[in-house]
Amino acid sequence: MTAVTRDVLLTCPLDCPDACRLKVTVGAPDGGPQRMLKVTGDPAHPVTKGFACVKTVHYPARANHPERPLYPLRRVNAKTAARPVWERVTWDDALDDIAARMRALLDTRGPSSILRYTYAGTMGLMEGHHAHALFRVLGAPELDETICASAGTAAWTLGYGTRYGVDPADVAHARLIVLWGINSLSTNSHLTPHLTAARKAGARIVCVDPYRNRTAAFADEHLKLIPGTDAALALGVMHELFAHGWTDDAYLAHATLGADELRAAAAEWTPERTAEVTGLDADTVRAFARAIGTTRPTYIRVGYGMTRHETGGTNLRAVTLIPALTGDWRHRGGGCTLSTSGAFKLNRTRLGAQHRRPADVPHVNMNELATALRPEGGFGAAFIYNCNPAVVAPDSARVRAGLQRDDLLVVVLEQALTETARLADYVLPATTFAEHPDLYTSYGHHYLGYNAQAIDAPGEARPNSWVFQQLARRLGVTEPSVYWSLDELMAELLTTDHAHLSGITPERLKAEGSVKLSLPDGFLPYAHGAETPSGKVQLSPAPQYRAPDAVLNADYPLRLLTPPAHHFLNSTYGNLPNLTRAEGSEPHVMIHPADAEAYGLEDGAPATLSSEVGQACRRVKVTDAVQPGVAVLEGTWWGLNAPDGESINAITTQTLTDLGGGSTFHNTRVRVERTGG
Ligand SMILES: Nc1nc2c(c(=O)[nH]1)N[C@H]1C(S)=C(S)[C@@H](COP(=O)(O)OP(=O)(O)OC[C@H]3O[C@@H](n4cnc5c(=O)[nH]c(N)nc54)[C@H](O)[C@@H]3O)O[C@H]1N2
Ligand SMILES: Nc1nc2c(c(=O)[nH]1)N[C@H]1C(S)=C(S)[C@@H](COP(=O)(O)OP(=O)(O)OC[C@H]3O[C@@H](n4cnc5c(=O)[nH]c(N)nc54)[C@H](O)[C@@H]3O)O[C@H]1N2
Ligand code: SF4
Ligand SMILES: [Mo]
Repeated sequence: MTAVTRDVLLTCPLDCPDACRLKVTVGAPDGGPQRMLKVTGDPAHPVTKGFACVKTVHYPARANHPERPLYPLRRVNAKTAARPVWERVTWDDALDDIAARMRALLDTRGPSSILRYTYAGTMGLMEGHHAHALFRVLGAPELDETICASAGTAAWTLGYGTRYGVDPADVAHARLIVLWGINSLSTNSHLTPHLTAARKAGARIVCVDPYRNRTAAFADEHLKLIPGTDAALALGVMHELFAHGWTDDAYLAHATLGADELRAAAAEWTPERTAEVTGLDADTVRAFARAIGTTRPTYIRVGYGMTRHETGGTNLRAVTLIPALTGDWRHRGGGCTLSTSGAFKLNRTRLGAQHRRPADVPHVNMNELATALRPEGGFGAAFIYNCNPAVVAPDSARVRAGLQRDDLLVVVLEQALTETARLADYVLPATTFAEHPDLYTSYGHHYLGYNAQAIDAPGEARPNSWVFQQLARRLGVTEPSVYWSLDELMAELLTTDHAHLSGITPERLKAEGSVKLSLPDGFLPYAHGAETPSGKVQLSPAPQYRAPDAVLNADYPLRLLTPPAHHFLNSTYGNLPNLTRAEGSEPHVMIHPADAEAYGLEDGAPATLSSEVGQACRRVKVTDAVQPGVAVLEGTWWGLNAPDGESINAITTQTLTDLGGGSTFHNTRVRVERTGG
């Protein structure tokens, strides 16, 4: 008798630092096609440690969702109609028509009329990154992928060059841990066992965040600073480090440039001045700086929270330079992590046909999609995959209006009938991570993950790469890399002499599944300098604190933060009843009791949130988890779950960060009023 189910090991494809190795049970116990039945963590994996997060244990429900698109669908009614009406079409019909319309656009208006809009729905090198190849070869505008990490990346690069991080297994050596602008218990949950191990060994854990999230509740101390003031707090810490002689002067001398300039910039940031700007009290600032100054190793885990502000790049740069002053980079478990992704030294020269990208190609900043989709933006077709911009992009009501234009061909490759897919002219059914092979890096650890295809695709779902290869054939594209298989891509990516990849071959990846980079034991990436042009950690130009242009005022007296929800992964999982229920059934806006009283808001009652760009209606939760002047709404929920059907991004703006052209989702200033009041 053959077993009806079996377990396979697969890397989680989602945009999450943990890149877990999952034990996935697949099979056909009821005699139908094979499907995904159960997800847990691989007990043997050193980072995953046998558990999947509360979200991904529900992946089978999304893979087998009754509304999952399984056949190509063509829209037959107007995109402005309240409900989409589809007809099922064959792949050939869909691809022939789409290719013909692309050909007509290319011939009449040129490649700048074709928009690719994508992000990290899958982190796979094949179905995520290499899938862009067709668009690069056609000469379509380059999408600057700025919605998440670009401000942080730009800031880190200025100081350190390549993004290296501390190996999570080394975190247990730290004696002070600062979780700064990261809700790690929700967003990096496989760090938690290492935090707990460090704590058992005597470490103290401090969380720096404008509201009491899960991580703040877990920490030993919570510094509830005013949003956007991290550069001031970091400079205040530096003031004390210099004033008390807590700097590692040998490290400053041999591994950094610009220490004198930074010392001068920090000089004015007395604990009192720091307190005034950050809203903390001066003694708290002093004690925090003393802890950092006198505890080796100190480990700082920064998230992207502090970067999602107008001065987000500078905020992150200021914080991440602290370990260069203390010399923590020389101590195992000390230093800072934004991302570990720089350690994956793959040969990316032809990944996504980078080598075919024309030098003068126009760029589209993905945070400015609402603007790009106006008729004067010049686009005649938009290809959206691995992304749900109708929900996640800033100024999303205008994004939706753009997608609804009847002169714009909208093609959405999707696993779920998202609100973006609902605005498509064509929905093309996409495979999930169990249904296509792929290779994954990580931004929270140092393992490469290989996934073989575990089960057949349901219905007529196809990988992104298959769809673009089919279109490429119809368009007569001859660039070979567009047609690569995963095996060919892997061979290319691993063609490198870099020491981090020594001994790592496609054969070994296939045999072992999860393979750690060949890093030296006790990897201390910045112990002697950095990968900047000078080879040193660059402390100059010294970061300066600046107040936002979007100051709070009588019209917009509250700062709204919209950080991730515990039970969703961005908008992924937002269509699963189990998880929306666990998250409170509908999105709530948290308001401090003092603000509730000032603005006449009642717990549980609906309120209207207004910003410069739009409005959204949400139920209020009155709580002192937030501070006066700050409102928090967790999660990019599907608009469908909200009282007004709008995404919260209907009220966020396209404002960009000071560095990297990044998103400013936590910078939104709002007015909150009782609905109908
Ligand atoms: N459960 C879950 N996990 C996820 C995700 C998810 O949606 N849900 N998303 C994934 C993705 S794509 C990403 S990018 C990461 C993001 O994960 P994080 O980096 O943890 O998320 P952020 O939005 O950056 O928000 C982190 C914290 O920053 C705080 N914050 C906001 N403004 C400031 C500020 O000015 N200063 C400081 N110090 N803190 C501030 C917020 O209140 C929040 O608690 O998580 C990944 N993991
Ligand atoms: N207000 C506010 N907005 C935010 C944020 C915030 O904190 N606040 N966070 C921002 C951040 S950090 C990020 S990273 C973005 C994330 O935004 P997105 O990248 O849009 O992430 P998701 O919302 O998870 O949507 C990913 C989509 O990709 C699809 N998908 C997954 N795998 C595949 C595949 O193999 N093929 C195809 N064709 N589709 C696939 C999934 O079904 C899902 O619908 O959102 C940003 N938006
Ligand atoms: S979403 Fe993150 S924590 Fe959850 S299983 Fe995937 S990689 Fe692991
Ligand atoms: Mo992100």
